[in-house]
Amino acid sequence: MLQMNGYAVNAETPLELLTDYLTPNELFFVRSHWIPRTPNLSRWRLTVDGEVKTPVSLSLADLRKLPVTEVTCVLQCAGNGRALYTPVLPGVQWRYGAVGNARWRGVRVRDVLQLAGVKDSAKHLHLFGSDDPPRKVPPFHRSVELAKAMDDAILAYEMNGVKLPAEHGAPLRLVVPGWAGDHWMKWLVRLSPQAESQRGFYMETAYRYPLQPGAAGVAFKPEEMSPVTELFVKSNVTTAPKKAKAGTTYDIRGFAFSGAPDIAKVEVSDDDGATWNEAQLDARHSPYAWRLWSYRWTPRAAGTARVMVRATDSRDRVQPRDATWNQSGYLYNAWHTVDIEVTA
Ligand SMILES: Nc1nc2c(c(=O)[nH]1)N[C@H]1C(S)=C(S)[C@@H](COP(=O)(O)O)O[C@H]1N2
Ligand SMILES: [Mo]
Repeated sequence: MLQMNGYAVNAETPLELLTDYLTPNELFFVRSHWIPRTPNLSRWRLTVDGEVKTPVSLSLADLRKLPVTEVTCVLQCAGNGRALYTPVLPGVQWRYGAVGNARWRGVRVRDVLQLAGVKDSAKHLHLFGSDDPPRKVPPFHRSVELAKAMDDAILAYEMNGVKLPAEHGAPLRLVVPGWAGDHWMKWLVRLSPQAESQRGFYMETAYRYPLQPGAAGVAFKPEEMSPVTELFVKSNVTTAPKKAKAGTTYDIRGFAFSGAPDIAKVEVSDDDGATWNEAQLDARHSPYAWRLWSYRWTPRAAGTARVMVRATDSRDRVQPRDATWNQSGYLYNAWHTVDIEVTA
């Protein structure tokens, strides 16, 4: 893992290791704002309160009695790729690896909220984890639109077939398919449906993205931005030769994903985007999971070949050549390019 800083643990996966359909838990990136508190499992409870008919307090055993559900989907930090923006931006300097694809198992948010009976007045689901910020800094308190949470969000207690690891939010975290990682609250202890969205730094200042593109380096005003929700269509190259011989064929591989349920195609260009050739998509897919792809590439002539990749999702959104600069460095999804030295 590539550790990003020493305060809490922030570590990304080296891109060349992101070759599995399911990212192994030991390789899965970690992004924690504050120091997690390891909960005492015998005393741990999930409280559901707020705009509900009957507040409830549930143990893990209670949750395990509810119908089990499973989703395989991508978790990507909104700031993945921040380091690739110019002008440079403050914040964790994520490059490519604050992303992974995992199988999440648990219970539907909908089923849990039904136990408490959500009132019609509720529009936002306030989320609280047990991690504690140091003095005087804002806690990582968030909310997610209730409609999305009721539609397909789950409370996961397992990740890739094993108990949810501590650094990924044990014993329980939120999984919000297709939406950026800031919604995926770890170390959950409380869910609270409310009429208004949550306030505070992590709602009003952080995790906002421009409504319209602007000039690189010019900060957007709060009213020109809205909360980050769905991921943008994106693909990366994980595997490519560093050196190649003209006329010889090589395998280039990678992954592609989007905030739309599926990837329609992945294309590769080695002439600066003038012409594109379709890559082969791996058979494995699931709504909001990533799609592995591979491409048989044959360099024509000696020199530096610049290979670039772009994905198109099931809603016809095409990955752009450039990403929209924004002062927080969110949702970077420009074409990924790799340079390969070709000899005759
Ligand atoms: N309680 C809590 N939940 C959290 C965070 C946090 O700091 N505290 N970070 C969020 C962010 S910004 C991301 S990208 C994901 C990262 O999840 P991971 O560490 O399992 O990869 O968790 C989210 N959930
Ligand atoms: Mo994040």
